[in-house]
Amino acid sequence: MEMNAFVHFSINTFTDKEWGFGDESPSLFNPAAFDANQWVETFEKAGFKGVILTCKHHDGFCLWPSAFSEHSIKASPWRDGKGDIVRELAEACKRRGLRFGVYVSPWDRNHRDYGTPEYITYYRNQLNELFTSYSPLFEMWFDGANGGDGYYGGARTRRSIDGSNYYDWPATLDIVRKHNPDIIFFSDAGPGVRWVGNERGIAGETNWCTITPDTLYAGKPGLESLLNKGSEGGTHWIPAETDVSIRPGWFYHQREDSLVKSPERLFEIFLTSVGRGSTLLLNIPPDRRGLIHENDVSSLMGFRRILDSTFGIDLALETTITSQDNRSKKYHADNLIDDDESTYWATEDNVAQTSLELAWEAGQRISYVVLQEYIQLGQRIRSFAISAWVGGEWKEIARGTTVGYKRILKFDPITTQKIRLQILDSRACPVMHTFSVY
Ligand code: FUL
Repeated sequence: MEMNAFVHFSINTFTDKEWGFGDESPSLFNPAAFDANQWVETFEKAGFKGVILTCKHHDGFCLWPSAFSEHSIKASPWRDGKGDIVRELAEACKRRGLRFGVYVSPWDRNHRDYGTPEYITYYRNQLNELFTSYSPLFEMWFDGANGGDGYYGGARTRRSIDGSNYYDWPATLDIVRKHNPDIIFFSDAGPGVRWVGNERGIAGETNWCTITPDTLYAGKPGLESLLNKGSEGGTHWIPAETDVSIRPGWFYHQREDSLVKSPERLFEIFLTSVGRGSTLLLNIPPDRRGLIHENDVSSLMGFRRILDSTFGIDLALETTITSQDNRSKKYHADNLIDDDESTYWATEDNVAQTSLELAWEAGQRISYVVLQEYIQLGQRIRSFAISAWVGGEWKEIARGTTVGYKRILKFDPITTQKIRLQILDSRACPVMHTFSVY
């Protein structure tokens, strides 16, 4: 899917906070011009394939009329308490062919039972409710922030929980999987996708989709770097998802209207996330009107224009390709430049080093190479180098480690008639479906 939109929208939008305490009055929630179509139209035009909404953030306020809580939009003046943000967004996504997912904070600073087994029942009831009423859902976000002070039904105390046992995640996951066996769970450790280890939009330059979940629970230092890079030979396939906000905060604050990331900055983030084999989950927080603010819309459209002008025409489609190793006619290197992701190039088994050349009839000015492994057969490449033919010799223009789903290499523009990809090391014979040049 490459790019999904993250939507932080809740009572915090109206209190100007990032983390509500849990004692906010639902009467504050009133997005008078709320328009889910405006959100989804913006996301679609920007190129997002899915949307994940904070149905409940840490303050406990529910954006849907939950049967299990009074702390919800039912108690707000918005549409006389009869509205349902989750439903409207889910339906707007369906109409435009985007997939819809939910963020339901496990930490709940409003709920009186938080910290006891009763709260786990409440949390699971809400998941059952969401998965029954708003399916199909494609991803479920388990936020890691946990415990601490809060309103807790008026107790106004500090509650800490034992993060590794309190929620009994395996049982919760089973409940959710009964509704949707294909659901992708996000958390630090997956099991669907893992946190990339920072909120700056940067996946590891070396980024393995595999990791060994057990190594993540030990509370060892260096956890973030491990999440950022994954582990070669890790036991589970848990790709990194890069969550980052278009603004400094996750929620909308008027004072940040001038701090919306520029199209150029979003493009850089694209290169360090999608361009390093990770999904980009870009947060775009709607404002108090219930709309995506004009500044965010304009940045997103500018970002789209950069993507289209940069990656609009694949110059590799006009080349001839030669490979030192072709496994067979079926797996010929021509498959790399046929604009078809289902056909791929492979070498004989036991080949860990090989090279490919692309040649044009006339010189081309180029500044990007895009490589894609056929990850249905695993992630294999450990290191590679790219060279251009200039002045009668090969000049190295880029070098990298992992490729995975997608690797984008940016280099200083260079005019050349020939470029070469050298695979320097691979865990098994390389298997790639795309070699593009822009
Ligand atoms: C964090 C939360 O505490 C933030 O408020 C935000 O939701 C971010 C995506 O995850 O853990």
